[in-house]
Formats: sequence, structure tokens, C-alpha cells
Amino acid sequence: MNKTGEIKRLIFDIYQGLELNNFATLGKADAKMYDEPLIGIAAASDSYFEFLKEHIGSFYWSPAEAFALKYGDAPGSDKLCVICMAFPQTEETKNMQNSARLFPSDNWVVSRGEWEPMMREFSGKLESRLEAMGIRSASIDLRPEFHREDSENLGIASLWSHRHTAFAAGLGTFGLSDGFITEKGIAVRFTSIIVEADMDITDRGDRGPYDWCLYYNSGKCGACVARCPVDAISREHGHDKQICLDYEDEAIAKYWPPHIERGDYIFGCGLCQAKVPCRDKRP
Ligand code: B12
Ligand code: SF4
Ligand code: SF4
Repeated sequence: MNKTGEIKRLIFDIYQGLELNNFATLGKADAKMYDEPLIGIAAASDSYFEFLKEHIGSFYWSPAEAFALKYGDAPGSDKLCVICMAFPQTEETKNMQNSARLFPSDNWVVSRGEWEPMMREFSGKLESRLEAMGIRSASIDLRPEFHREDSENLGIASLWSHRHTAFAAGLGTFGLSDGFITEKGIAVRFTSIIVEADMDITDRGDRGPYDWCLYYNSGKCGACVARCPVDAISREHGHDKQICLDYEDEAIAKYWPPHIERGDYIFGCGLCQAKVPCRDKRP
């Protein structure tokens, strides 16, 4: 039986009840950190996932391999679907981030730093509620085996890319900055879960990997180039991941705001995701 409607309702229901989706840390317990997710669905049997093993590296997980990490076995790929979800930053966070020049806004720091705990809550609830419906599932963000890797072709990479999954699941395309542009723009964060259920696949048509970026479309944008404080993005070479990664440590050392506890927050500058025409929409 097709489970698309039921699973989508479940995702929205869990999102609505999240205890950690708020800015309590900044004294704003009533303000949400993330808006309701966009949902895209890919077939695990999509040949795009095989392409990723060549494109990124043989270490890269297929959906069946990631599923088997939890269960020890996996059914044929034709029995699995991959759900990718994009959680938009709120209007308030994006407006604050527009004014940031060298270091991200407080909301950005906290919504990045508290993403992992929020995802553990969200993905844990989603896996349990699916199990209660008799559906096996494996959330990527709950797999302890996940780590970064180096790709021979593409440099910094990892065992599973949510953005490439988002492309497979019809949620949009990459941009010049490497950021992934959805119908709700580029200022979004992603998660993915593999489910053993019959679902409707989201059609991505014949779109190419950069179709929704204005620069690749018309040569006319490049706003993200100007936003980057360390010139990690250029029209000629796109995004230099190493410069971007190095800026994380530099920015923390130079500009960390004393009123936010550093704790175990992971940090990312994200200035290229605000004050750009693709911030909130497909431009
Ligand atoms: C490693 C990593 C980083 C690294 C490297 C980023 C990168 N480009 O890979 C560093 C530290 C630099 C980084 C920085 C940031 N990150 Co980061 N990061 C990750 C992580 C953990 C893994 C990414 C990965 O595996 N990439 C795989 C490689 C292969 O991707 P790639 O090189 O970009 O791929 C390119 C090619 O494949 C090409 N391509 C695609 N299809 C095809 C087809 C053909 C034929 C060809 C030729 C090419 C091609 O297009 C891609 C983009 O150019 C993910 C979480 C996850 N598990 O997905 C988050 C993630 C990508 N990061 C995210 C974010 C938000 C950020 C930051 C904004 C920081 C912040 N939190 O504020 C910055 C933004 C940098 C930028 N401009 O994109 C978000 C993405 C949001 C978005 N809208 O895109 C993710 C998905 C985290 C999440 N859970 O949402 N990140
Ligand atoms: S700011 Fe412009 S060039 Fe950069 S990713 Fe967005 S649409 Fe593309
Ligand atoms: S995240 Fe910051 S350092 Fe990295 S490309 Fe974007 S603006 Fe530049």
C-alpha cells in the first residue's frame, strides 16, 4: 500500500511537536529555529546513486548500504525509498544574517550549533513512529559510522551527501557557491532517511545539477562571490572548500561572541546563504 500521505503527515506532526526547535539559548523560547520542511522522495534504485559512487568515490554509501548498517541486511533497492527534507532558516534569522559581514549572526550560530541535538530528536522520533507503523527506516543523521572522507575527484566529501540526495529527490539544484537551492531558497539545512515503504517518487525531470543558479543560467549573478569574507567563491572556479573550512577556525578564534557559550557547537559562517537572490526562493 502506498504510504506517501501517511509518512508526510507524520513528518509534519513530528516537526510541530519538536521540543528543541527554538532559540531558548538566546532567551527567545517562543521563536522557532527552523520552518516546516520541504519533502522530496527518491527511489533507492535510481541510477543517480550509482553515479555518485563513481563521481564522489567508492566509499560513498548507496541507500541499501546505509540501511544495512542499522539492520544487518537490506531488501532489494526496489523496496527502499530515500526521503530528503530541507528545513528553511526563519525570516528573522535570514534578515539578521543579511547584516553579518565577517561573522554570522547570533541566530545563525545557534541554529547551526543546535542542529545536531534537534536532528537527534527529530530523526529518533521519526524512526520510532515509523517502526510503530511496521516500517523499517534508517536515518543518516543517526548512523554513528558517518564521517568525512576525501574524494579523489572532489576533495572534501563524506560517506553521504544530503545535497546530492536532495538533487535525487527533486528538491532543486546546486549553485555557484556549492550551496543547494530549493523552492525555499539556499538558506536551508537537510536531513535524509531511508525507508522500506512504497512511496510516490518526486519527479526531477531532466534538470541539470546547476540549473536553478542565476549565474549558471544567465551569467548575471555572482552575489555569493561578494558575500564571502575570504574569497572562497569565484566565478571561474566556484567554491574552494579548503579556504571555507579554514575560515571556520579563523572566525571562531577572532570573532566568537562572548555572550554565546561555545560548548560543543559545530560552526559554519554561512554568509553566502544570505543577502543573495537565491536566499528564500528559486531565483
Ligand atoms: C563536508 C561539509 C562541508 C565542507 C565542504 C562542503 C562541500 N562542498 O562539500 C565545508 C566545511 C566547507 C562546509 C561548509 C558549509 N556547509 Co557544509 N557540509 C558538509 C557535509 C558534512 C558533507 C558534504 C559532502 O559530503 N559533500 C560531498 C561533495 C562531493 O560535494 P561537492 O563537492 O559540493 O559536490 C559538487 C559536485 O558533486 C557538483 N556536481 C553535482 N552533480 C554533478 C554532476 C556532474 C556531472 C558534475 C560534473 C558535477 C556535479 O556539484 C556539487 C556542488 O558544486 C554536509 C552534510 C552532509 N552529510 O551532506 C554539510 C552541508 C553540505 N553543509 C551545509 C552548510 C549549511 C554549510 C555552510 C553554509 C556552513 C554553515 N553551516 O553555515 C558552509 C557553506 C559552504 C558552501 N558554500 O557550500 C548544508 C548545506 C546547505 C545548502 N543549502 O547547501 C549541509 C548539507 C549540512 C546539512 N545538514 O544541511 N560543509
Ligand atoms: S547568489 Fe547567485 S550565483 Fe550565487 S548561488 Fe545564488 S543564484 Fe547562484
Ligand atoms: S560559508 Fe563563509 S567562508 Fe564558506 S564560502 Fe560561504 S561565505 Fe565563504
